[in-house]
Amino acid sequence: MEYKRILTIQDISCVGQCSLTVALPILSACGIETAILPSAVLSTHTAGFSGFTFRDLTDDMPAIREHWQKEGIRFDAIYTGYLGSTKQVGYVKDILDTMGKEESVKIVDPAFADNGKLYPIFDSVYVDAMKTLCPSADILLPNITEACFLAGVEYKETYDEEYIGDLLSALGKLGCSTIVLTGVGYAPGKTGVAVYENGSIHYYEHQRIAKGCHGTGDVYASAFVGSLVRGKPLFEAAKIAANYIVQCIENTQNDPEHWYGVKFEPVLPELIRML
Ligand code: PXL
Repeated sequence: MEYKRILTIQDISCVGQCSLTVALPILSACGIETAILPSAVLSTHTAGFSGFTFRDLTDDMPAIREHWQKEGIRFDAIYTGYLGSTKQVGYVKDILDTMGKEESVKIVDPAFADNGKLYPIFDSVYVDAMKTLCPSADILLPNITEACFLAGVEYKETYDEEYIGDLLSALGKLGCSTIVLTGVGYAPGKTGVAVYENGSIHYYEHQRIAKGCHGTGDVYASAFVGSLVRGKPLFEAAKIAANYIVQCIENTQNDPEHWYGVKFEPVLPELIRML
C-alpha cells in the first residue's frame, strides 16, 4: 500500500470530539500520515457548551507555511474544516493552491453551519470568504445548510430531488465540479449523501437515526477523506463514510451522558475493515 501524507486544517476543540481530535485518529487509522495546521484552540466546541475559550491562530499561519516551503514539504492531500477567522480563509486558500504535490487532492468541508443556522462565531462576511475557497477545492463537502448559504438558495427542511439538483448545480457554479452533499433525506427515517460529479448525481440512501449528535459532520468528512486517500473511488468513499457514521451513532444513542459527540473510537475497526 502506498503511504500518503495528508494535511488537515481545522480547530483543536480540546474537549468535544470534533475537528482535529476526530480527524487525526480517523485518518491515522486509515493508514495515512496526518500533518495538522490548527486554525484555533478552543476549550470545547461551540455547540452546547457555554463560556468556551477561543484562541485564533490566524497570525501563526504564514510563518508555518513559510517554514514548510523552505523544508520542501508537500502533501498528497489537503483537507480543510472549521477555520478561525475570515482573514484565515485567504491563508488557507494559498496553502490549498501551493502546498499540494502535483497529483494531490483537496477537500474543503465548509464547516460553518447546520440545521439552517450559522455556528456562533461566523457571519455573512465569513460565508462570502468561504465561497472563494470553492475554486481551490477538488471536492466540496457541505451539509444542506452550508450548501444553501454558499449557493444563496433558501434552506428547506423538506424537499424533493429537483430542489437538491438545483442546489447542487447552483453550488457547482462557484467553481467546484465535485460535491459530496450530506444529510439528504427524501423519506421519513432515511437520510443519505448526494454525490455530484460533472453535472450528474448519484445518491446513497441509508437509515436516519433519530438522535442527532454533534461532530457527525467531522467524523463523516474524516472517514470519507481517509477512504478516498486510501484509493477508494469517490462514490464508494462516500458510502463507506456513511456506513461508518451510522454505526458510530448507533454506538452512542443509548448513552444520555454522551451528548457532545459520537463514540467513534470503538467502531474504528469497522472502518478499517471496510477499507
Ligand atoms: O463540528 C463542527 C465544529 C468544529 N469546531 C468547532 C465547532 C463545531 C460545531 O459546532 O463548534 C469549534
